[in-house]
Amino acid sequence: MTDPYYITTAISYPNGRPHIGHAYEAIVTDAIARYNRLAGRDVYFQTGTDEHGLKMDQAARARGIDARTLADEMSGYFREMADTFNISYDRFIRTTEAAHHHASQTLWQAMADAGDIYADRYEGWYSVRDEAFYDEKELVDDPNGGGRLSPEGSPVAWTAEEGWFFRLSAFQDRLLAHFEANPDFIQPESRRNEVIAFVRGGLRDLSISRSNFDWGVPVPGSADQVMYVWVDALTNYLTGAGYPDDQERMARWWPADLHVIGKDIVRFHAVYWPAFLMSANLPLPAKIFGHGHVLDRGVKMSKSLGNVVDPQELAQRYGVDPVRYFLLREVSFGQDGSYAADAIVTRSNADLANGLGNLAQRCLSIIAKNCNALVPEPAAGSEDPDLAGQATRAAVDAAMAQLSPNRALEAIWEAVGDANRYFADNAPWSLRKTDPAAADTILYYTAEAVRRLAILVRWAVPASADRLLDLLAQPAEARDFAALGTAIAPGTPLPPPVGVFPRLEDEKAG
Ligand code: ME8
Repeated sequence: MTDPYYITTAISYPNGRPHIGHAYEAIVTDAIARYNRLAGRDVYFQTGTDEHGLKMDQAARARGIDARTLADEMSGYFREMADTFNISYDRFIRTTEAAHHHASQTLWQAMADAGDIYADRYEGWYSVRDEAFYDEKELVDDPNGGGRLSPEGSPVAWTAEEGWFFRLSAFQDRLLAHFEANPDFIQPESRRNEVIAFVRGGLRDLSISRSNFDWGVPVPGSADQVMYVWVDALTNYLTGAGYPDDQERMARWWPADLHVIGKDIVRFHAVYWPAFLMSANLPLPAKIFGHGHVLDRGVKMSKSLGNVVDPQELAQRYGVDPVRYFLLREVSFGQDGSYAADAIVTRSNADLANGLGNLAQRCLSIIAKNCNALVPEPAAGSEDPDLAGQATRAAVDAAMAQLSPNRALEAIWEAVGDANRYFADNAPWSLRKTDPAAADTILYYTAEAVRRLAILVRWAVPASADRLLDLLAQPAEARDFAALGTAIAPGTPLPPPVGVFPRLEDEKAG
């Protein structure tokens, strides 16, 4: 495969267990990764945990354990969440790995060699929760009268210490020139505009080391200093690409094609990260997408649902694919979304159980009963209704090129609607009695539509799509987009049909 595609999620702080926002980011990034694999690209997908810094240190202290123990325990939950939701990562990176320390120190050294790191005294506002420095002018008043807060609404503390600085101010013009020359570098547009305004407002040099705690990557040549957590965190993307020692991997995977991150950390990715890379003379990633936040409004309104905010519990209660489908379909990628238990149930029942599931079930059970469980033969010269055909594929590609999984799914479900109408209008179950050849034709084209739909939707609901393709006796190598053009063979023996998408109950009522 000649077309490499390197995609990443943010790496999460394992200072607590994962929540629905982490699951959302993993699912949407996985969907894009899987889509690209289905389209024939050689995908490398990295996710993981960001284990250093003051936030981890403090969370561990609060529990009376050391940061490493906390990281080991919580990182396990993030990995488990990724596995539960069928996240097809190629590497789950932990920033405490030796290879990552080596990469971070090498990048630091490259920035130092370029003359972009110098010693100075830092004084300013720091938010541990955000792991971020802020200017006085960025702070906001606490609406509850608790003093000054970060723009993310987190407490800030005045910090003063000696340490190392990165000459961020020197990169202002180069960053602006890069944004100008690469209009797609930061998406969506609203985030791009925020970043440009921030950089135009002037950049101050960045404090990049800390001496008042030691839970971090040691600064090369400065035994009493550890790196500011964002320096090493961002470097994870390079570590995954084999930096600095594996030239072959670097040549294949760097620069990354897409960093998927949340809107709260766009500044780190769109300003600090490219400046570090420019300093070290490394190419910049092609694109940074800042998605919105998923709010648990529905849950808050419904006390009876208790703690379903835990992604594991959501998966257990509703099933992995209904949750994946819901988040991909209901949240416009780039905007905030909210989730509610009854909305997951409604969406899943309408689109998965009644839409695609019912189509497959009705068609395949008639084939099992009336056609000896063999894919029937369409009548010679019959007209192909071209259900879920080229036009649907083109609509899916266009939506995914815009990183819009919700619109891609809309296009697929238009085709599900067409196929259901075709089947219902032609009523093969009654047509059988008068014109069995015509009924076979309808059944054939419907089965073929189910096959195409299952392939087209495999990036969104992989396990369910694979069960549909099992029911159609499709081999593993005939399940990607290249297989869309080769119709199912008449005479293929099919296994007994079973329901793939169960109907969900709204437990709130019970
Ligand atoms: O920011 N909805 O880690 P993190 C959607 N370690 N996404 C959300 C969300 C929500 N409610 N809450 C958080 C960090 N996220 C750093 C990243 S990358 C080099 C270092 C997203 O655990 C958030 O925007 O706080 C981020 O992209 C990811 O989850 C991890 O957040």
